[in-house]
Amino acid sequence: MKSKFLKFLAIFLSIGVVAAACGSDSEDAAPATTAAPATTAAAATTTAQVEVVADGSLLDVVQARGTLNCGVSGSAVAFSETQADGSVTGIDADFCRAVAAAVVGDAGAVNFVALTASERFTAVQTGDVDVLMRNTTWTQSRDSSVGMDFGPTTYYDGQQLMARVSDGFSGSSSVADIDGSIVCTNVGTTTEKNIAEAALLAGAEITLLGFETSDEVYETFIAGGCDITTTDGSALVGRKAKQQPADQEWVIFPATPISKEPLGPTYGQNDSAWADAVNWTVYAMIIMDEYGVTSANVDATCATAEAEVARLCGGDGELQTAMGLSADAFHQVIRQVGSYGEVYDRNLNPVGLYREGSANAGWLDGGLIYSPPAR
Ligand SMILES: N[C@@H](CCC(=O)N[C@@H](CS)C(=O)NCC(=O)O)C(=O)O
Repeated sequence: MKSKFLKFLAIFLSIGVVAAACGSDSEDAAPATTAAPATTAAAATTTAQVEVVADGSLLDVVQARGTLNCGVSGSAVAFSETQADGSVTGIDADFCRAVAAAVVGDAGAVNFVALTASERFTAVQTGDVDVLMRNTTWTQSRDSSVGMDFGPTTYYDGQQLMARVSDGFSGSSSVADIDGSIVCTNVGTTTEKNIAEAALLAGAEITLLGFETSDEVYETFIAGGCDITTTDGSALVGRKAKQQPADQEWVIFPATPISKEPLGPTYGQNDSAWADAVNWTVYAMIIMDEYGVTSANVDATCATAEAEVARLCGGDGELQTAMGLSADAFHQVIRQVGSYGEVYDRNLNPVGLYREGSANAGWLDGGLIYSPPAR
């Protein structure tokens, strides 16, 4: 215990940690005390079966409400951005719509709740949101002590840094090169922990400024209040595309990210029926993408589909009804929102993020996007 404490103290002494406009890091919040939903054995048919949709699942609650409360960032470029008219765009927003299409049959039935990083897990624990689609990294602590469960990774990310070329940084700069720098990031994130650890390991002394929102981070960075900004690489790419002033040139480094940041849906732990509904919405989007099924051709495809595609369409051998969804739940997801590739390309290509050659390519193309079989 003592040596752990000393090590922790050493990190704080060697790195000036200054929290500006911080909220609490809700990763330290106590886990929600959610009772595991009761599972009862269904009347025996030929083989013993477990009742798939247990009483007390959030699935029933969302269906009765008719609207999905979906936690997003609201200011994460290309992931979830609240527009002037109140609508929310981005790949995370589309995953909210996809779950709404699957669960209540209407992609428009989403109440978007904008949350800062430090607010997000409490919002799940208090029931303010049913699911987070908020560039949230799957980590061991969040999956255990924080009381969350995680769905399939929808975007494989990694943390990088961004600095001004005029300060001597380039694409081949490393963490060791940031010695003496002021580094800005968001509180309540994996980001602040990763950079503190990486700087310590690289022997770089930094002053870490933590902000509640990303807008504050970039305002400060642009004004010269910090030398470096650091977060998920996708966010740096998005902010550079949108906000780099004409008189500044920003560069992202190192080429190999300093961390793994698998981003995906996050919800309260121990609710299997709800987890299945969210997870299989994403899986259906991935599988349909593998077969080249899109919102444009799904109706025609489903009319004549066989085997796995037919099952996902709601035809022969479909498995959605037993999950507490309508048979055509995933047909609606593809028709109203699109396949994985469609939502990726639509939202992320415009800021310069492409699947090809990245971890977010399908497994058949050398990437990590992969789904278990729908059977
Ligand atoms: N993936 C990391 C970082 C997530 C995060 O909050 N990132 C910031 C920077 S991209 C953000 O989303 N800001 C948007 C906002 O201010 O709403 C995590 O799960 O902790």
